[in-house]
Amino acid sequence: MTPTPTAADKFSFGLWTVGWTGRDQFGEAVRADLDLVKALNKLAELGAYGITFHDNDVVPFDATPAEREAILKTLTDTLASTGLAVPMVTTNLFSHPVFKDGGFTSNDRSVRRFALRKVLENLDLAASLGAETFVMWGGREGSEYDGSKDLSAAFDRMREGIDTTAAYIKEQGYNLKIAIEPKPNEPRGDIFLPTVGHALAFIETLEHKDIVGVNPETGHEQMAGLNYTHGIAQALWAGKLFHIDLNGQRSIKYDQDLVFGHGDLTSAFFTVDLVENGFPSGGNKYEGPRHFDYKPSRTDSYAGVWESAKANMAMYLLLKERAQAFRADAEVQEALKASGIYELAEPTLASGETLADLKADKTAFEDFDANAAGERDFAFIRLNQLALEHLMGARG
Ligand code: GLT
Ligand code: MN
Ligand code: MN
Repeated sequence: MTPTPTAADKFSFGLWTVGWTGRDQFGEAVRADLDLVKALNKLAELGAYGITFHDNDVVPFDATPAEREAILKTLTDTLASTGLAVPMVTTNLFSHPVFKDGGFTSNDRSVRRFALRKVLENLDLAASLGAETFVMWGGREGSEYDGSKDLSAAFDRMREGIDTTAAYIKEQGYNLKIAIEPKPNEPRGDIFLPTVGHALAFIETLEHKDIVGVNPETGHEQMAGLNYTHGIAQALWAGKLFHIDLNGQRSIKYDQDLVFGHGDLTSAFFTVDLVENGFPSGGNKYEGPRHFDYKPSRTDSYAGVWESAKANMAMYLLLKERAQAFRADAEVQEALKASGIYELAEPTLASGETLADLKADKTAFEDFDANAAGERDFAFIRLNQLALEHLMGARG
């Protein structure tokens, strides 16, 4: 049986996901434009609790102020009638030709000033809708040719753009945090801040780093051959996991944006295990929305689009059931102990132990039997087999 999602599950969808009409580099749109009201009604009916969007997913780039007002009235009316929340808003700094060399890091200063103004306008909208997270995906911030950028200046401008945005949030008293979304490449040949690790290191250089974190996307880390669960784990540990973009990716290639779990299913299991159950010995826990950022394949019609929206939530809930059963299984608990999982939480030095104490402890070195310790069986294969048996529904 597939569990039915409810608002309590905190599932949210980008409007650009179900609204993607299938236009790609090689082909035309395969689906008609999706009406905003219809999208919201359908997502609410399927059990989502929230929607997210770029400014231009809702208000066209060239809309007049009157048109903008009318569209935003439709949006707020439909949010009220459906009960949907807007937990996150983001800005499109990548579609219009003006952003072809980026927004915050375009070589053209007038473009950078325009990008900054576009972001500030959108922050006002985000705050007015009660959003708590402001995602910044710098898809066009990057290059194809290493000689086309002064890279040091580019990082300065990126820092300037994000710090200025953060300063505005504080000045206005908005309840918003910025979440940088890393991606290694596509649409640029190389994108700045390509991975969670790059973004975390960059954030430490910011004046307003207290309100800046990350929004890692499953497929983006996997495009770089990296482990998504490790990425969100490090962000959590650093207190910087402000938002997540869940989807699926099958190996190192172009950004597939598949349904969550339709890529690397084992990795998806451990992602859900971490998000739902937390670290085995405690630590920071992610409490934000379970946000899907995927693209319904262009082979499918609108019936398939709604099936794919349901599939994301079903995959998550099924994995949640299995991850909970995994942790609750007495055999698994024993296996976790045998593998030393809980031992890792014990500090290597005893409390109050000095370096001199450590050097004086002969059992730690002179008398330590490294050969015997080298023979320990960590039994990680057995532990992983138990996880996979739970994942496959073979155990309770
Ligand atoms: C774009 C990208 C996504 C980002 C969105 C936020 S836009 O579709 O592929 O990964 O999350 O700007
Ligand atoms: Mn994303
Ligand atoms: Mn993606």
